[in-house]
Amino acid sequence: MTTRIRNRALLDRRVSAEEAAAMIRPGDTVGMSGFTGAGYPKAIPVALAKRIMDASLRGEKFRVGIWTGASTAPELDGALAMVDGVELRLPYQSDPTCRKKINAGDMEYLDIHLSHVGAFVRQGFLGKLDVALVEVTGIREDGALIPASSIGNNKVWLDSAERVILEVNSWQSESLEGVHDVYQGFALPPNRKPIPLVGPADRIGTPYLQCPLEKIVAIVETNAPDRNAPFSAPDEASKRIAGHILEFLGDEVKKGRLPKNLLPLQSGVGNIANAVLFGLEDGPFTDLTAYTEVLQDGMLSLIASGKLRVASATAFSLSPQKVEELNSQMDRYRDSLILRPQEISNHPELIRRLGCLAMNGMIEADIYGNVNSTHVNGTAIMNGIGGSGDFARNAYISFFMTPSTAKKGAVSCIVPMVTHVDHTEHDVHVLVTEQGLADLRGLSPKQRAERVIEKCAHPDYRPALRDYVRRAGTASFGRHTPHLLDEAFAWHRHLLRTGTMKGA
Ligand code: 0RQ
Repeated sequence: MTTRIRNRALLDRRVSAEEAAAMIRPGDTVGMSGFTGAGYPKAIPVALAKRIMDASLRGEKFRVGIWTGASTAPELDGALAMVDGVELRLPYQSDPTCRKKINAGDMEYLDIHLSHVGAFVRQGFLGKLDVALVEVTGIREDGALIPASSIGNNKVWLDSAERVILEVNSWQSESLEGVHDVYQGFALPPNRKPIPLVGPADRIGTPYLQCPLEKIVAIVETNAPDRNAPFSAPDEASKRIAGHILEFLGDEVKKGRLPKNLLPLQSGVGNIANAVLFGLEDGPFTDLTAYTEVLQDGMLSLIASGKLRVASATAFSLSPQKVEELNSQMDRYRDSLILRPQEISNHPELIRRLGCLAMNGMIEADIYGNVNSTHVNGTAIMNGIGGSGDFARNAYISFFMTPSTAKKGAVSCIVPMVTHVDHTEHDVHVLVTEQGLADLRGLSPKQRAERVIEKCAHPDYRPALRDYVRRAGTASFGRHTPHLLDEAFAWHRHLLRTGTMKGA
């Protein structure tokens, strides 16, 4: 293997994954790279999990704190959760084993806004970071680090950790060099300065991550792919949701409330988000831009077809076919792609300044427009809030999307009261299901309830929702946002008892 480590002084720090894992001590907090299955370390977490398992067989307690950019992959979250090796995990995760451990009460999980993580670490709110474990594409002669397929919180980890371990992954395409833009001007209050970014295409930093060479204690060379989930074609409900959004955007343009090329798009994770992007492919909009966290297949297709001029994100989240296309045709894409630290991709000030159109998934919404993105029945975590809060609160228009029912119709995703609130009624402008789109801007709570029920709820659940609102509205007081407190969670209670919300 030809080495990607071009700095000669660092060559003798090459070790095996097992030797590097041995440098991580029980109780350490480790800041790992990785965002939506891209650019996470692939060898050392597995070796660490083995070490933890061996310790546990000897009856020794060995757990670490794991901080990342966002979700990673089975080789990281899965492997460490499986051996009960994680004391506390933050922020967004989507690993099934991790989820199980968190919901069983065996692992602490801190679900914070993605834009807050870096700030909290720099401000010292989360305590000491012992180790940064970061995957990179290569190391230049001058020691600068060429980032991989995500940046996430890597700059924060490298700036803040006591010791640094790198994985240099030769699977990552060398053509990624130059795609990144790492802003160097972070400061703590009261010394913060305005961030000089006024458009999604602006470059305000350098293409490399920097780290004092003396902090690098180990380097492991790997050649392993990112977890790239194959992309499934949009289903009927997703296509209908996409259709409602595209029609709405067209109307907003006609009314002069959006420019012809829209405003920078933010698109969340999952099939619905991808369906909207594919819908844009056939739509009338051109010269589009994206200012988002993750770059999915749909975004690359829009760039290829000339509809999307530039996409700024912090990570790729692509199918294996699209990764191959990207890496083999980087010259075609290079000028249209920028990967930034998540402190910038998710920065509230920038999102508000650019006027993003934020489109995110949800678990349930209530009749007044409050949104639950994270907790099934208010208690069991699904993934986490991720960046949805950064975007929803600050967007020009904030959309939340879901099929109107889940679990083959047994669950209504429009309920009297959400069992957990991630996005309050104040941050939710438009709700969309396959049934229709509810534009909630300018509506009072009672008006919102009517629109949400008539436009978004599944017809099977509309009569019960209308009945709830009617009876709540007859109370002698509290008619601003009418609720029946004895019944607000009756649908969820019925679901827990019987497996369906029907007949609640
Ligand atoms: O569970 O797979 O076991 O059947 O939730 O639901 O419909 O596949 O939708 O994959 O788009 O995820 C909110 C979780 C939606 C996601 C959420 C069950 C359903 C299924 C998934 P099964 P779908 P999606 C940028 C933005 C927060 C973070 C975010 C999310 C599973 O969009 O994590 O937006 N968002 N980040 O059956 C019980 C309900 C349900 C329900 C769905 N009402 N009750 N179960 N499900 N509705 C990216 C980052 O921040 C990194």
